[in-house]
Amino acid sequence: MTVSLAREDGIAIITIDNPPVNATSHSVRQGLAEAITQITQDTSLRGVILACTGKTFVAGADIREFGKPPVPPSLRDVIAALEALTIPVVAAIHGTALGGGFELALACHYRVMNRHAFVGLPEVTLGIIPGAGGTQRLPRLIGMAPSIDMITSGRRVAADEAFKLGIADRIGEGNLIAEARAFLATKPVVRRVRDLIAAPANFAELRKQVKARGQTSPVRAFDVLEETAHLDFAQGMAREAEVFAELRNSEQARALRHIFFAEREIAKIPEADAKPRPVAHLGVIGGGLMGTGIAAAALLSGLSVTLLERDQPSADLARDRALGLLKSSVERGKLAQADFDRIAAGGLRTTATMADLSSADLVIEAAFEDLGVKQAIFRDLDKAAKPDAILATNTSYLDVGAIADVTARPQQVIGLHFFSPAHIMKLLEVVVPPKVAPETVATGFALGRRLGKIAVRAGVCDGFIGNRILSAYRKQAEYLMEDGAAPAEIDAAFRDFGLPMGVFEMQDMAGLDIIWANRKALAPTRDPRERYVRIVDLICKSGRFGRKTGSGYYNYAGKTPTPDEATSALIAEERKHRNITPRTFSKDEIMDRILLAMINEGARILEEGIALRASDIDVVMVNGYGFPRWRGGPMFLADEIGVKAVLRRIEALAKEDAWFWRPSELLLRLAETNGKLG
Ligand code: T1G
Repeated sequence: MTVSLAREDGIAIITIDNPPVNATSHSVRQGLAEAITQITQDTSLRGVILACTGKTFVAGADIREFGKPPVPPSLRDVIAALEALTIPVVAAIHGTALGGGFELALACHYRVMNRHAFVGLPEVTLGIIPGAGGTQRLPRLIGMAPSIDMITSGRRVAADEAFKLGIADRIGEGNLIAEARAFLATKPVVRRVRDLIAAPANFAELRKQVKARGQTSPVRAFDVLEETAHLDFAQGMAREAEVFAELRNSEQARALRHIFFAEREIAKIPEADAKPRPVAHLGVIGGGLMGTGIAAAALLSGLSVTLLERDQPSADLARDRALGLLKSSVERGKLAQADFDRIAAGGLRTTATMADLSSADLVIEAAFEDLGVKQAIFRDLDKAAKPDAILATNTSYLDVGAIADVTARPQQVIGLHFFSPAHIMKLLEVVVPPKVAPETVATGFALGRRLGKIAVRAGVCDGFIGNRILSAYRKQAEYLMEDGAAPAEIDAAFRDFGLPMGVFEMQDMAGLDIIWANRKALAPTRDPRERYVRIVDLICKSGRFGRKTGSGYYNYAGKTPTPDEATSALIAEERKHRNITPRTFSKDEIMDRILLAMINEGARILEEGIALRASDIDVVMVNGYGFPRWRGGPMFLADEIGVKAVLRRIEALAKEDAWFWRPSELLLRLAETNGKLG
């Protein structure tokens, strides 16, 4: 029984109990329909309260039912029956009322919300549009402009804003049923949103606010709102249903659903049953961009932080930098001024003495990317840190096991690879060296959750999941460049595909010197069969390190970056030197090779057990590397194209470069059995 009906003093209380999030699965729709029928037949009733048990109100349609044929009663029919009741119906909203859950609440005649509750129509984030009347009822209730904002962004609206917008009729604390009862005692009349009239709006102006970046659903949602603005309710509902049906199983909707579930799968790790250690006090070593970003992320989540730098002036500088990041969080409304003041007064301590890290529960090292440097730090840290403290390195490609082994506690050493800026970027790779204890891994994940990160488990290898894939497609981009495509052409192909920036722009931003140092470090282990493009080394030799020096692949002298002439000449020179006759590549050819490089490397990462699941790789690429969410990730794409077809394309390219395009064993095996990566 997922829906129950109780009657108390003339009030019917419908309660939905469908863990984990009270989605409107078939049993819920059926239960609601039956409860509504019973209420209709009971003339002694004066009002209805719709409430939920557990941690939230209805969080929407059951996304797991999406790929399957719909089973009646439909949510729309249930909602219509609820709205048609002739006694006032009040939704008692706690947690989040999302999608179909909010649509259910909109069909109620009134809404009482808990102070900490949220409402929203996140359908566009799943590649669809609201399908149970959201596009029709919301504008009638709150007007077109705020509805367009909510529906095309999918953003959640907190109780106080919901009250201001006219979504919530009353805000309550504690027992919401009592609150709803008190509201019914004021004898409200039956007021159906469908009978209201939406205020007129300037659609041409509002359309400019729609942020789609290649994603279809926000644009289609806007279209429906505009097209139906002058239609009556029934016609509007019909149009909404048409577009909903059109998008429901579209490629983008499938991709976005994939990522939705992939981001929840990541938490399923072999160490899930281990008990995480409590972490209240974090140590951070290194006050550069990364260290201060990590410190800021921790402070924002309420942890106290001690940050270590090599000397007092550097420590002071680091303090200013970390507080600067938090100041900008205050300006963006992410941190209250009072919390900032508290942090500045004591939450953040900076020091130049390693012994000051002795009370930290977990210490993250974010020093210079060099194995020797890190090992020296870990030797000292091992002596300074309390015995049960966990020691983490933020290395982005070094061997975490080799760092752990210089300590007397390798079972308590882990990699926590943050992405810059660490207080904003969501991704965290939790890197698991061979001797690590399960509870250390569980603590890494718990810390990730606490910091609001999307934590993905990765094994030790050069570059872990993300940077290893980046290194593969960056090489491919370099080959394309040397063979004839200009950096700007390659970058344009990335952007057309939906990435926020191209691979060369990104390198200019990160600093070419960092890439250069990495290449020099890896030179001794490079396989002689690998094609090596020297262009970036040559750019660096001329002292040009990208954005920070004013030029790299691009020139930054003017307002907008332009292809750097010296670099273009250098590329032409290098082609001559290598006897390469430049070819042209279409944008599709460019992205085809880039994606195949990602997929092949991803498959290797999977076959080596570096990633637990193909979908974990997609989560990394989407959250750390700008891979468009609505494309689902490279591994999802590979399964959509079919492993066999992917392999055929890789084998065709192997005729040009047998080493780079040697197919992963896993792809070969799956192609034979017609299997899937995911
Ligand atoms: N359907 C099925 N399963 C769902 C689900 C849903 N809508 N939402 C969550 N789950 C599962 C999730 O996979 C996980 O499972 C568990 O619940 C806990 O989730 C007609 C068509 C509600 C804010 O987009 O935003 O309505 O991994 O880890 O952090 O117009 O879940 O444990 O097996 O995320 O506390 C619109 C999606 C649907 C809301 C709770 N609704 N959910 O967050 O827990 S479309 C949404 C969320 C729709 C109508 C249309 C969050 C949450 P497992 P969790 P959480």
